[in-house]
Amino acid sequence: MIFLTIVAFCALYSSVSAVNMTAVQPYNLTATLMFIQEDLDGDGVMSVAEIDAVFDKYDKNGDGRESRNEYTTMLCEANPALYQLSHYLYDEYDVNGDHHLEKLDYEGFHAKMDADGDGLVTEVEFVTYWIAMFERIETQEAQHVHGNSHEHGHCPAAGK
Ligand SMILES: *[C@@H]1O[C@H](CO)[C@@H](O)[C@H](O)[C@H]1NC(C)=O
Ligand SMILES: *[C@@H]1O[C@H](CO)[C@@H](O)[C@H](O)[C@H]1NC(C)=O
Ligand SMILES: [Ca+2]
Ligand SMILES: [Ca+2]
Ligand SMILES: [Ca+2]
Repeated sequence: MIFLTIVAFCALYSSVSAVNMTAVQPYNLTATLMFIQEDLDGDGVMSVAEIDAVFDKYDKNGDGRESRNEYTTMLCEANPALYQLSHYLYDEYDVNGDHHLEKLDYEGFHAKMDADGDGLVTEVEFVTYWIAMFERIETQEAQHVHGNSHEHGHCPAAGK
């Protein structure tokens, strides 16, 4: 009985928790495209105002917060293959770890990407940070350290 429970758990676990990293490979290309999109004025650096703008774009109802559900659903609508990964990204952006995303978190995330601390994130700083982060998520996923604490499941936007 215990054995069967474990088998059932593992089957469930592996089928629902797999993060599809191929959806964001090659990491350097994905990161570069993200940077180009988020560097709104195209001057080659991401300012705090520009990461604030990313937040505003996703904060659809303008209440200053993005819930886990809002965030993961949004990424899912962009690409269903990103759904599981979006849970990891939510935690990466949630810099103060209170399980909500606010502008403060995005600004904290900007500071983490700003390796030389000059207040601006260059393309190199951005791409370097994201590649390392994707590689770290890939490793965590392989070791299952992030585990089943999340509602890993199918993309709700896909209606499945
Ligand atoms: C992973 O994502 C890629 C690219 O979006 C997609 O082509 C592929 O089918 C996905 N694989 C799985 C197992 O969902
Ligand atoms: C990504 O890395 C590969 C291998 O190092 C390289 O050939 C490619 O030009 C890089 N792409 C970008 C967009 O930096
Ligand atoms: Ca800019
Ligand atoms: Ca937070
Ligand atoms: Ca910098």
